[in-house]
Amino acid sequence: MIAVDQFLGPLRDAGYDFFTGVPCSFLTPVINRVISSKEYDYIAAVSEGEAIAIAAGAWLTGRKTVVMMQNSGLGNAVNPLTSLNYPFRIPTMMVITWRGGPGLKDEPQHELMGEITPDLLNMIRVACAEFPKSAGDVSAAIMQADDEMRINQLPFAFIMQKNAIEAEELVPLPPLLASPVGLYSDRRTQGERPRRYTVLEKMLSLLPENTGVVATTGKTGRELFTISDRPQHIYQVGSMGGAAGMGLGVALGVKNPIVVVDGDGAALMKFGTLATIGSLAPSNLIHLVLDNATYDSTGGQPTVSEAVDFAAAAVACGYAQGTAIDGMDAFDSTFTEALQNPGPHLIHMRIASGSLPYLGRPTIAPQEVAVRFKAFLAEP
Ligand SMILES: Cc1ncc(C[n+]2csc(CCOP(=O)(O)OP(=O)(O)O)c2C)c(N)n1
Repeated sequence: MIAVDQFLGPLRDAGYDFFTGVPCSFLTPVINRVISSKEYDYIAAVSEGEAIAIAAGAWLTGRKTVVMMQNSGLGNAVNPLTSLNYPFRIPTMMVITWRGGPGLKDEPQHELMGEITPDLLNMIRVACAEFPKSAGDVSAAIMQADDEMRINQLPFAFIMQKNAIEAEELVPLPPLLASPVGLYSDRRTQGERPRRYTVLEKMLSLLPENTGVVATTGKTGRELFTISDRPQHIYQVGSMGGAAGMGLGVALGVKNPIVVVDGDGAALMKFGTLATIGSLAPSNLIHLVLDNATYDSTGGQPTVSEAVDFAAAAVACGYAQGTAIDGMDAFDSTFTEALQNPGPHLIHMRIASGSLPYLGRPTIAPQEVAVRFKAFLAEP
């Protein structure tokens, strides 16, 4: 068993100071320590998949990240690990607890995942090692993880067994200040709804040069790429629902305006991210939900968005402003206002379904998109 600072100290010395994840009781000492200390940033994610996306965003701003989770949550993280970290070559350290691990009498729900955890990680190309057993092993273990991540540009996981770390008290934190109630406006006119590409073209004409754009999976990213391909864009080709988490991770690390272009299906898939964004409230984030009421990219099957007021939900979660619109005039004025006023803003724009004919796909490899976007964010 090692003391928590015997792990966290060398980790911090190696540059890892951005933590996110979902708790497991095995991880309590580590999580309590990073929550309580000003030396680390900790974001309480609503799901392990969201945590992976947030960490990816933070990595794009130059942070070294750690995602902590129970192995049950590895299931929730498989999609972004395989369709975001892998194609974009985005590393993160992971600390995954081993419920149902060898020799541990555990609950039935942990049995199968306990049995397959190392194999599953190997299968999804996440290199792993056992969490260091003694203080003397920590530095070498971190160096091994750091080297592998630098060489492969992929995540590296430590698998942690029960009682690996000594207990740590959670130092009581000052109560969170109640966030001011955000502003909700409904500017819908019930006129003809524009197409996605019309909105994207207009959006690009309004953006200051230093704005980063994170586009959701499917035809949104493909249309954005087709209209204009710039270092300011990242097209999240997979990790459905992860654009907002990544946008949050990016927005927290830079002063540039950051726009997340989401779809209704994707936003619903990770609806909890509204709460994570609302609680951290980065003022430079604009979350644009282009709601065509369908999974347009997979053939136009209906989503359940008709009954959902994303703007009201965002305000209820702590966004500074939520606006419902359905026309181009309102888009022009609402988006311009959002760029000029502190956010986070959610703009819920109801649009027509359908996309550009002869739609291309990004011809630039995801890895190059990530390198290019990271370099853009690093510009002074
Ligand atoms: C986890 C996951 N589930 C399903 C898919 C397949 N898929 C790709 S795009 C898409 C539709 C996305 O819908 P929405 O966010 O509403 O955007 P739209 O296509 O309407 O622009 C789906 C279901 C996927 N890529 N990943």
